[in-house]
Amino acid sequence: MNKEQLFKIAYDSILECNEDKALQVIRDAQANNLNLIELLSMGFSAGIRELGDLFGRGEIFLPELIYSTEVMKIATAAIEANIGVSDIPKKGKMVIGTVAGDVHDIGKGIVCSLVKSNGIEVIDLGREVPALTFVEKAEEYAADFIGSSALLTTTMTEQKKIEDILRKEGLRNKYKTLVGGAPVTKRWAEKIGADAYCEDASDTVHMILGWVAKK
Ligand code: B12
Repeated sequence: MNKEQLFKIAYDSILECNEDKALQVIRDAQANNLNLIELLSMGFSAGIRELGDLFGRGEIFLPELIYSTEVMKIATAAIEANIGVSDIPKKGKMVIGTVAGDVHDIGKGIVCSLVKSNGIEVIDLGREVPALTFVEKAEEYAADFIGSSALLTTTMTEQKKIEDILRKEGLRNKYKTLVGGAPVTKRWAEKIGADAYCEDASDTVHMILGWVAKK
């Protein structure tokens, strides 16, 4: 099977909400020496984005979205388990979470997987994380980077709260902050004073590795 066929099967497994198909295509991709991160972004993620568009147009309903989200999470976990992230020497530490009031954590999960697989230790705070917790955990774990994910226009403002707390506590220059999520933009990052906006997981890795190289 070629790459494009495998991407298509992964994409279909999300649209069809088919866990067995998702896990089988991961095994097939391994057998074909396909980069699993590529399968995640070109296959599975493309499927979840298409579902989002269908949901936005009212062509599918919330329960279907929830079931497919579960398949997406199972696929992400299976890929992470297969890329052997624990063996890689660590170059820095990042705390990351989805902001308060927001349960969307698929994209954050993908960012975590790819960042980990590039030698950065990741402390995943989960979802619906209060702004203060990002800062407290960064202090507790002596992190270098703070990443926040927001998928709703109503929760993006939580990312500004993180910046405000850092400034108020005199900690702003201690960390590099990254913001992401579908409604987030470079302009928003500049407006709130975050160090970087990253469009996707590989953009995030390039940004962080760039900072690590300059250290
Ligand atoms: C899956 C999904 C859900 C799932 C979430 C399950 C989960 N565990 O994540 C469920 C069904 C639970 C859900 C619920 C809701 N959802 Co929803 N959901 C989506 C959907 C379809 C896909 C999101 C996704 O996973 N995308 C795939 C990932 C891979 O992409 P991503 O998240 O953008 O992440 C990438 C980048 O953004 C970046 N990134 C992400 N995070 C970070 C963090 C950092 C630090 C960095 C650097 C980069 C980065 O890298 C990622 C990987 O490449 C989107 C549609 C869309 N177009 O986004 C709607 C969407 C976000 N949801 C929406 C809505 C309205 C809701 C609900 C309010 C629906 C309702 N009526 O109840 C609730 C909200 C509940 C809440 N309080 O949070 C709207 C938001 C509208 C808006 N403008 O605010 C959207 C846009 C759908 C729509 N078209 O209307 N949702």
